[in-house]
Amino acid sequence: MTFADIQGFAIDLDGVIADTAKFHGQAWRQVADKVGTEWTEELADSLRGVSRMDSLELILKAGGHENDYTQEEKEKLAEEKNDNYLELVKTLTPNDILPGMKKFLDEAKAKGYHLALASASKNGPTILKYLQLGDYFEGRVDPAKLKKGKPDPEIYLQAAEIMNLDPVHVAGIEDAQSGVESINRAGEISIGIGKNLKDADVKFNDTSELTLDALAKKLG
Ligand code: B16
Ligand code: MG
Repeated sequence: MTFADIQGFAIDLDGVIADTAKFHGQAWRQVADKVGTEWTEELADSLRGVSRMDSLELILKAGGHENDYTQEEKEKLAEEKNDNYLELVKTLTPNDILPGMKKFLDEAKAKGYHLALASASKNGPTILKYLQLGDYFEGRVDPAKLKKGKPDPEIYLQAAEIMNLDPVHVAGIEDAQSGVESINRAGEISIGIGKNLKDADVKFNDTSELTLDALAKKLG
């Protein structure tokens, strides 16, 4: 695969467009404290890109509490987390778009690349509104309609469909290992942002390094 193959970008939200991972972390930590699971950096990291209910299961399991709650109680815990999260993200403004991402989106749009949002977050539209990026994408995968979350390829395959592109012409941008796996299994080019993304086709340390030129240099 080369840079010339790319006709569209499927872009993750949390951790790529804005650093909302810290707010997800803060909100989940309150739940972890409540159920008695020790909060560690590894646990926080493992929740990146993972759906709300799957994240709750991981937190319960990490503390050995996977059989301690009924489905109804779990839904209540997840709802509490989401209320905490929505309170925290109220502070977001366009200044919270991660370094270089606005420029990247503008450049990609100006050069005629297709753009779709491939976020597992049901709060995607709310976050984009706070960041004033609501109109940037030609479409977004609705995570509520997915049968399986990341690392299943479904979300990135649907993003390609939204852009009307064959997956081989799509590059996915991700900050999470589960997301990189999802892109790879969809047969797309994976661009990893940050640490611990060994399976990404192309890696950048942070979003400030991501430009079309830098991508062309790395992919050839
Ligand atoms: P919500 P992404 C993911 O978004 C987050 O990384 C993950 O931490 C979160 O649990 C998931 O969305 C679901 O979010 O509870 O808001 O529906 O990275 O795929 O943009
Ligand atoms: Mg992410």
